[in-house]
Amino acid sequence: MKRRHLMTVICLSLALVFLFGFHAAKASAAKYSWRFALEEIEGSMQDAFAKKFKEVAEQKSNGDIQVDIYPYGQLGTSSQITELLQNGAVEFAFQSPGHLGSYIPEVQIFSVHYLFPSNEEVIKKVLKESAALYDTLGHCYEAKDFRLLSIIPEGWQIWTTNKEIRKPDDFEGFKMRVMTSPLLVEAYKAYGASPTPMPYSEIYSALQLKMIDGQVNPYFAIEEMKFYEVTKYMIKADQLMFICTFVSNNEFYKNLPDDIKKIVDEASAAATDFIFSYQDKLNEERKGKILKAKPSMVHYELTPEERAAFQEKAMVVRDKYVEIGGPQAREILDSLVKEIEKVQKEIGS
Ligand code: 6CS
Repeated sequence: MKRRHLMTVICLSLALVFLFGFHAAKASAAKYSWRFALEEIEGSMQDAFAKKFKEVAEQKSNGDIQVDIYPYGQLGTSSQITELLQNGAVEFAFQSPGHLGSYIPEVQIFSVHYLFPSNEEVIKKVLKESAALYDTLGHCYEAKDFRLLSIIPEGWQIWTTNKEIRKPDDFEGFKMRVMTSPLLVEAYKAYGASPTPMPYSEIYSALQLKMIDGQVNPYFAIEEMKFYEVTKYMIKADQLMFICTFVSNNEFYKNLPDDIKKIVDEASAAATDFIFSYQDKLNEERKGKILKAKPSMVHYELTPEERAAFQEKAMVVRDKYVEIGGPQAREILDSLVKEIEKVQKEIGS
């Protein structure tokens, strides 16, 4: 094991011993004491979901359940949280598909640009009802010891850059930070960019040091992580909704008594419903906050014609998904495309 990696493991283990000792002492009154790890900081979308989940689970169990929330920074990067969840060191976590692709290749369906339409009503209905996602993709989670409990939209991913991007050619030589799933590299290569995968916590300084020329995240994250301080443009291209998965350790979930499992499912459904209506509000609020804090920030929405040029380039990434997205990729892609078309017809969009 490399020295740097060994030090990371030792530091993380010490932090865990400290946190879990504290957690055990606090939890003595509750029958079920659970840890919920976030990939985002306090005040974020994931934090809002976790607070609602905690409130409903604790209230419905009359105090038998206690949920402790660990915001980003306490338990490591997204990939480190994946390992903690997989070995049962935490019971619940958010797992961004953008980071989970090396564990569950099929989850990279959420990294295929322009697969979902711009109509948010369609996206929400598909995310709530999709058999391709909850059944087929859900089984892929189970094969890796995870239980997929819910899928939530966190907002459109906005290109936050130091160069104006209006057409694919503008991405020539552009170093774009992406999350660590391999398909995201393909997504930006398709536009001609130089994708640079790195953890969330490293983006700000990478922008400041000009190691990257831009990053991509929803407004709420751009505001709370202060990415706008070190960029000039926010560009909305509707290429991808940030979609996140709420997950538990599968053995842990399967071994819960039925009444407790029911509470988990109900708390998850309540938190999901809450986020479905809160998402737009938080993002709009944060967008306003950014533009107020930095009036020189340029906000631009691509026209339908400009968007079409990116859409065309993105089509090859569907084939790439089938190639690197694991054995279920073809089935998930084909079923999801049909489900989206069906919902579009139902809604009349
Ligand atoms: O860009 C990222 O890596 C992160 N962005 C958000 C909004 N949530 C978690 C994820 O790790």
